[in-house]
Order: sequence, then structure tokens, then C-alpha cells
Amino acid sequence: VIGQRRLVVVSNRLPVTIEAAEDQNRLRPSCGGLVSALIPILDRSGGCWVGWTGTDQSDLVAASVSDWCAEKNYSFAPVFLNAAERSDYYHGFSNEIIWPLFHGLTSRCQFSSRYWNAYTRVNEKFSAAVSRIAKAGDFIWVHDYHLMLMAQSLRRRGLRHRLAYFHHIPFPCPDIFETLPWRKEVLRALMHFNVIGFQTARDRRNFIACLQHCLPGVRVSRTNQEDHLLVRAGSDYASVGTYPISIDYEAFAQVGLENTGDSTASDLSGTRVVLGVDRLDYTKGIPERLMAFQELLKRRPELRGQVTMTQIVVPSRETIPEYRQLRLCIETMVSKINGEFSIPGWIPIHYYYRAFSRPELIRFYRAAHVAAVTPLRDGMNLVAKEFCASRVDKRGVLVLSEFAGAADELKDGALLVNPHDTEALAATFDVALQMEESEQGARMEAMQSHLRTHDVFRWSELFHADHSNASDTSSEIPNRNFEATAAGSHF
Ligand code: GDG
Repeated sequence: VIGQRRLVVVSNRLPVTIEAAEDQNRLRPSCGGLVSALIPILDRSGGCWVGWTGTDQSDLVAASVSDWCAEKNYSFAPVFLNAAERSDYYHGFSNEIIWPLFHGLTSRCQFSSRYWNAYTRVNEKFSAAVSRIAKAGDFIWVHDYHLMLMAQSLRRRGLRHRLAYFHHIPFPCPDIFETLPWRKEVLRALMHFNVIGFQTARDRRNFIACLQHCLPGVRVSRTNQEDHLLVRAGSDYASVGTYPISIDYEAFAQVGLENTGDSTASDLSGTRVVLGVDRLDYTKGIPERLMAFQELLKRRPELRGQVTMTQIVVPSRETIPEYRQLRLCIETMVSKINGEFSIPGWIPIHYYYRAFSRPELIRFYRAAHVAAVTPLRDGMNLVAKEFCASRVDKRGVLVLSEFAGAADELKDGALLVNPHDTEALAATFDVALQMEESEQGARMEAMQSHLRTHDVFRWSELFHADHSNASDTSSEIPNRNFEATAAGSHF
């Protein structure tokens, strides 16, 4: 319950991964930013999570996910997708169109009307699942780009709840967004939500600019909150705001690691460590980072034997050919660099292609001298925030891409870089590795003091407060709000 309302989270996937075994299914928690952010909220407030199981229809899976929740504060409402839906809605529309397009990588998009049709059908399927479990007064909170059409289809089903949407990934500028053949349909559908949240002011500005570019007659007005606007498109009204997502700060700061029994990160000792932790994804800039580390070793041969890169890559979207190619590219680079620069007793890159437990991950964060968070574009990037929260010793330097949403909040403490600039990235690693402890401490403190007060619970409370204030029906927003600033282009 958030406030007085039951929380209903809706996202593409449930936060568990199901591995089919012979007679029973094995479940484990999934990795990823959305899961990391929402689990602490549901743990605390309870509620229901509607999402795909990752499998086709199965009574056995339904029973397993229900068992998983038996001792939890929340329940799951599973959605099942068949092979065609998985291929066209998930791999196709979500991962081969929206994901690359919204990260500004238009040349990777595979536009297809078959994908679009599947996307609309699966959004309907999710709406049916929500309609089945929704009770009066629920706080229905839809997450991310897989489900942008949901409010529209819920309205068609007669659902009158206030509906909120949070967009976890970047929102592109009009020049990029307009290449989407279904641009108007997507924008019109989004406008059926009452509250629409973005990670950064830039994403929110881009969204507004796309609305103004693609939907004639859109009206935008300021509110008394700096980062919030009211938007009207036809008869639909939405409050559009900026809500930078965050982490459960204390969960990272307060972990004692004495008895975790794992010593994987202990191979970090002895040399100074540059750490990368990423889902396997071409937006995360892993090859570009490896290239910069190679450049550093070339430029500063005296660092050989002194500095190690530890790169953790968490398997993700492995059935998509592009992701398999990316894995191959990363592994080829790692082996080339290791082949070229290793000396007896020292290997330049320690590479892990697997997920670690939370305590193990924190152990890596605490053992690193430098965290290299250098995505080519990222909605927020929680790894950057988790690294800072874990550093109770106030040591360690965050090298952060200026294209990660997190750069807005952490710019005073991090060393910001353009991940495409190999020489600059190599030079920044060098600066970070040489940084005095006093400067590390001051920078870390600046970031921690922000994150301590801007944690994931605050994020969800702000969203919820705005959701509660949003209107149930269009008539509750007076027209005069819109007349003064009609179609302003300065937002
Ligand atoms: C999307 C947006 C946005 C990583 N390795 C392990 C592990 N992780 C966890 C981290 C972190 C999460 O995965 C990754 O989060 P990110 O934010 O970096 O990235 P995405 O998955 O791409 O998330 C992103 C986010 O949504 C939230 O809005 O920030 O921009 O792309 O929490 O800790 N977790 C475990 N073992 C690992 O080995 N247990």
C-alpha cells in the first residue's frame, strides 16, 4: 500500500527468471535496473506485480510464481506469451525498434508492421490481465517502453483509475522519434496516462517536443513545480514530470560483508582496479571502454602489472543475434588485449560473463579504485549510484558517461567523459587512478550526500503524490491553464 492505495506494478517481465528443470521449475531473481528499483518498493509497501513470466502458458509456471510469493509481501499476476508474441512483440518491436531508436541508434532499427501489430495485441493482453485484478482505488503504475499503449487499451475497457507511466529509458528528440512509422499512435496512446514520468529534464523536453512536432494542437502549460508540465492533446490531459530513479541507498551502505563466504572479488587485490558492471547491451559502451583501457596500457606501459580492469557482463537478451554478436565482439577484444599485454603474474582484464549475488556485487564495488560507467546512452544507470552508496570508506572514483541520466545528479563528484572519445576516456582513467585520497573523499561525499536523500523510496513517494493529485477526468483540469502558454516551444 502506498498512501491509502494498493500498489499495482505492471512491467514487461516479472522480476524472476524461470529455468525449466525436469519435474519442476527453478526460479531465481532477475537482474536489471527496473527490478533493482521496484523490488525494495514492493517489499516495503506490498501490492501486486503484473508481468510476463518469460514463458508460454503453463499451469506449472503459474503455480511456481505463486509459490515464490508465498512468503512475500506482494503477489504476482502472471501474463503468458506464445512464441509468436515473444518474437514479434518482445524481440521485435521492443528490442529491435524501440530500444535502439530511443537510445538514438536508428540504424539498428528493424521497422516492421508485423512487430507493431504484435505490440498492440500484447498491450491488449496486459490490459486484460490488469482489468482482471484491478480494484477500486488501486495505484496502477505501468513501467517502461514495452507497454506504452496500455492506458489507451485500459480506457477502452472502461477502467477509470488514474494511470501512471514511468519511462526508464531515454526519450529521443523529434528528428529521431519521427522516423518511427507509428509515432502518432504511440504519442496518442501515451497521452491516455494521467501522469507520465521521465528520468531527466532532457527526456521530458524531448517528449514534449515530439508531441508538439507530431500532434498538431497540443497545449502545454507550466505548473508550480519546476520539473512538471501539464499537457493537453485533444481531450486527453497528462501531467508530465521528471523523476530521476534511484536505489535503496541504505541497502548498499549498510551491508557488512564479513560473512558472505564469497571471495570472488578478492582477486582484485594487489593491483588498482577499474571496474565495469553492465548488462550485455550495445548501449552500455563495453567495447568502447575496453578500447580506452587498451589505449591506456599502450600510452602508459609502466601501468602494466599495476592496473587491472574487471569487467562483469550480466547475460541479457541472449536469444537475439545482435546480442550474441556483441558478446563475441567483447570476448574477442578481451582475449586480444590479454594476449597482447599480459606479463607473468598479471592479466590486464578479468572478465566475468555471469550474474553475481548482491553481496558479491557490493564486494566488487568496494574493492574497485575506479568505477567505469560509460554507456553510449542510458536512461539513468543505477550501477553508478550503487557504487557510490557502497563506498562507506569514501574512496573510489566514478568515471561517468555524460550520456547517462545519472550524470545530471552526480556531475559534481564524478569525472564526466564522452565514451566515444577513446583518448579522452583513457586519459580520464589515468586521472582517476592517480587521484589523491582527499579529492576522492570530497567527490564521493558530494555524491553520497545527494543519493542519501534522493533514494528510491523518495522517488516512488514523489511519483505517488503527483499521481494522487492528477485529475481522474479531463474536466477537472480547467481550460484556462492552457490558454496562456499555448504550444510554447520553450519547454
Ligand atoms: C534500465 C535502464 C535505468 C548488474 N549486475 C548484477 C546485478 N546488476 C544490477 C545492478 C543494477 C542493475 O542490474 C542494472 O541497472 P542499470 O540502471 O545499470 O541498467 P538497465 O538494466 O539497463 O536498466 C537504465 C534502469 O532501467 C532503471 O530505471 O537506470 O538506464 O536502461 O541495479 O546492480 N545484480 C545482481 N548481480 C549482478 O551480477 N544481483
